[in-house]
Amino acid sequence: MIQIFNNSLTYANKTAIISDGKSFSYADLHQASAEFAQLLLAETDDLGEGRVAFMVNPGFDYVRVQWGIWQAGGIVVPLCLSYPLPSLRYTIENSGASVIVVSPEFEETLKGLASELACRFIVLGKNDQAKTTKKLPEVDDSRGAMILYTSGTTNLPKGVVSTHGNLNAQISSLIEAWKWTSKDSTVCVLPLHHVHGVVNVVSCALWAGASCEFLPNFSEKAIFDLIENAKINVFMAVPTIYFKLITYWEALSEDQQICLTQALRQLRFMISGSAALPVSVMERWETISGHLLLERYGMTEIGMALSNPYDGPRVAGHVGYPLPGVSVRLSEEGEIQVKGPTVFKEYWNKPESTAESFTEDGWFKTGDIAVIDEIGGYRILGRNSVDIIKSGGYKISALEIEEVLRQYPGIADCSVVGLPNDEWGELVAAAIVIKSHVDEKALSTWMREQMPAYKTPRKYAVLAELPRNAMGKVTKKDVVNLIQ
Ligand code: MLC
Ligand code: AMP
Repeated sequence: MIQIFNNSLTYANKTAIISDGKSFSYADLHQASAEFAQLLLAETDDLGEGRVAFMVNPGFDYVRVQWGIWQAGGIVVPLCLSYPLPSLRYTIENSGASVIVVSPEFEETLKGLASELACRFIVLGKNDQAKTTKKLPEVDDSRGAMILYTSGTTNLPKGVVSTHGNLNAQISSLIEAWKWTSKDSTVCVLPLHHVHGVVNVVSCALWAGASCEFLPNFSEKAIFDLIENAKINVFMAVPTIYFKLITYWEALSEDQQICLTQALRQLRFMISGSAALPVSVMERWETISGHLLLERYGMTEIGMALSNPYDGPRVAGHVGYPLPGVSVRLSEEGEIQVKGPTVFKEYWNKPESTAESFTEDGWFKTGDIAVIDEIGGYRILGRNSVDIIKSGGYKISALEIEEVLRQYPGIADCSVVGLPNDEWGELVAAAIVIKSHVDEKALSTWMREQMPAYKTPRKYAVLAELPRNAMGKVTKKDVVNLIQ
């Protein structure tokens, strides 16, 4: 990530980040992150790919911690702010983090765990003063930079290790394709433990010398206020967010609508990704904003792979063409496979899963099925696993939820599926077979203590038995039909 730090010197006096009502320049960011690196280097000269887990609110603090870890030679492991303790424990233990960094409000949440796991515990604003001024280590491109946890076809999330070289390639590809410059300004409304927010929004903006504003939570009003006041010219989000913006806009008075529509037209461009963009949303958004959303396709393991053109025609229902530096092909079964410097190094501590996810000739198997249409662009048809659900742009493993549900007293068996839904893409739903009475409200409350809200089922249906095929395997398509 040397380039991103060098760029921050080039743009020293420009605004890099706006958060918590304050503006921070690139010089501020450069200095604060180097100081944070010194703090991490108190007892060593190089973290040597040691994992640092951090639960830090979106904003200047998040980036100074992230950059500080990189400069000290460590691997960043961003934690989801809405995770309950069991999910946090899993991520911290699985990544083998030896340091945990928290915003003050998460001190109580993680204090006990840090002590139990003998992790160094840094609370921002409390014990984060650096005492050394060491030479920062040389960190070459082959070293691990980031572990993001992603749900897959195994029951527990896997850590995706991206190197500095991978991140450089992912960011520079998007800078070129989407023509980012230091004149741009954007807002990050996405969570910062996934590639969409971390790479596409924040890292691209800061690599380009643009400015990035952070909102503490998702809020339609706050986004529209920024647009109305001409504070941003680039916007990226998942389809659910565009759905929510449309609903909000439609409830405004006619005067307010006209005013916002005019302001929206001033943006340079708007992007949708992380899940299929319904054509209805794309069309409605075009009438409201004047923007034909640029849809692109990506994945935690590969960053972004396909994108509709910035200048050329954008086609509804299509995800476009390979991005610069990314090689894409379709297997005989229609699976999208990807190769190139953007492709991740490995699943953390899972050599078998890593090996299984590549073809013999080194292409990453995405599990997404597509066709190439008459104009040469890709159109996604679906996934080759029924156990992966996309809800609100989050990838969710049905197996992970089933595993947790089975631990609940009274549940004999279960099957978790995604129900098609206009707003969320898919809604998580569970069919349960019970051996004794199960109170749905109590079950729902218990589930929310075990996993983040976005993974918990929104609908339960009690079935006498689960539909199965001749081999005894649950047929999830039938489950969907039975509980819809
Ligand atoms: C939340 N809610 C849901 C839900 N998530 N309901 C149904 N399905 C879901 N998936 C409910 C909550 O329980 C709550 O209800 C209410 O909605 C508000 O919850 P919230 O957490 O406050 O939601 P909100 O802040 O409105 O979040 C919506 C959102 C969020 C769209 C902003 O889901 C989001 O940030 N999604 C983006 C995820 C992302 O970044 N994915 C990219 C992954 S990377 P109640 O009843 O509890 O009050 C990737 C690669 C690539 O995919 O290509 O980019
Ligand atoms: P994640 O593992 O969270 O990074 O999610 C990656 C997955 O999101 C991909 O494998 C796709 O299934 C899905 N995805 C991302 N972008 C799109 C898109 N534009 N259209 C359809 N699916 C998408």
